[in-house]
Amino acid sequence: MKNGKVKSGNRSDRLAGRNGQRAVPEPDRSRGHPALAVTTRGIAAAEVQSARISVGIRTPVARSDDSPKGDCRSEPAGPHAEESSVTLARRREGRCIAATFSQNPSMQTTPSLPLRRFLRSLLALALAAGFAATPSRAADARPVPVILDTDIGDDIDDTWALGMLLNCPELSLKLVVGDQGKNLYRARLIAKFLERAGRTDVPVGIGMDVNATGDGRQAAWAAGYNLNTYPGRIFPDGVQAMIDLIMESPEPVTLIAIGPMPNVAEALRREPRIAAKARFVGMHGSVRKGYGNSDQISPEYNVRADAKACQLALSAAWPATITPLDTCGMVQLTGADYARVRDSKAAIPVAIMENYRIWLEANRKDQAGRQSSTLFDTVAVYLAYSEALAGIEPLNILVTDDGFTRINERGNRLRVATTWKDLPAYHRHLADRLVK
Ligand SMILES: [Ca+2]
Repeated sequence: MKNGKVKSGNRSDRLAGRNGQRAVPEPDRSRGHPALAVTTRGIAAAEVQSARISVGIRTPVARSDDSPKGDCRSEPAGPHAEESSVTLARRREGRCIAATFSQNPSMQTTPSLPLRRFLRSLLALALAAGFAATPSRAADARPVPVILDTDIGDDIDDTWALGMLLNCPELSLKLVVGDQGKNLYRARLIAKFLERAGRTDVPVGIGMDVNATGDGRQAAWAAGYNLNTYPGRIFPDGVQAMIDLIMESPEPVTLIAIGPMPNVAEALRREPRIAAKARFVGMHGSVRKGYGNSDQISPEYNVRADAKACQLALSAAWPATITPLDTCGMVQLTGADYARVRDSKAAIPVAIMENYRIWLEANRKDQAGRQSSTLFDTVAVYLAYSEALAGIEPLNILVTDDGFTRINERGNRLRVATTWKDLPAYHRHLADRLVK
């Protein structure tokens, strides 16, 4: 463990980043990171309690990848409690929509399915009015506070999605948390990317230390990066940072989840009330199409890798929108759109291309010259601020234990991007955002 910067003394000062410097344990790269496990699980929660995140509006700054996404190595998270009481209060433009549902104590741990569906329907009605959906935010609207929960460092599309998100004036990125283990590896990638983008105002959260440990295919890009040098905030307990940010935000936070979701499930277990204060947008599932636009649906990786976590996240009482493979699986930059990104000298596309070239397998390196891989996760970022180019269906989606997302009346009502109205226009839009 390279713990030279971990000093005795006030932990809040050390970890909350007073004067922009804090010590984050930097263990060696041996698998398992036992020292970190102690740190994140043991001391972080209390310390992050005192580390408040500002939720103000930031100053504007601006597969033909032929394989399923990532590896499936995680184990389901622990038991997931159902929330028993939901209070929703939203104010927008002088309107107040409030609904409080108090349930019979006997139902506190496991409300009946009809009751849950009834509650979800009421919430959906209220939230539909309050959130004003997304499709076309007025140009002068205030940017929406956003948390990105990402398994960056496995498939490369998360890196593209993060770069896109940083260039979206409709969204104000408040926190990025690495999910699905490999937590220090992902935190290094996030921190270095933000630093290269000139966006160290964005805090980095270290995700849960689940079974997926060690590094991934972008390790060479972040090699030697020390989290202790990140000028912004680092939250050792990224889950608690998500909870605190959502609970303390004066306006609803949009949680964009683009990976398996042990962090999100843990956040819901620790603080179920976050569901009443957030909106969820995820890259999850396969509804009528599978990988490669196949007519055969698939247990999509982000669902399959932690189906229990996905079941919890997609049954929470927040308004939820997903882009399954039906839409996100068709996104790939080629031709002039790709060339604009590949040849850009701007910091974000340059950092993306560096990572892309490292990520490509040795026998596919030439692909970096002509096209991207499938950019699944960018669509979740897009749906956080617009739905103009996508066809959205309200569907009841049942997440099965083996990772399928089936249309089934027993499922939860979600807004599902099942079709593209204009995919070429999305490709152009994506390239515009990336090179901005
Ligand atoms: Ca991902």
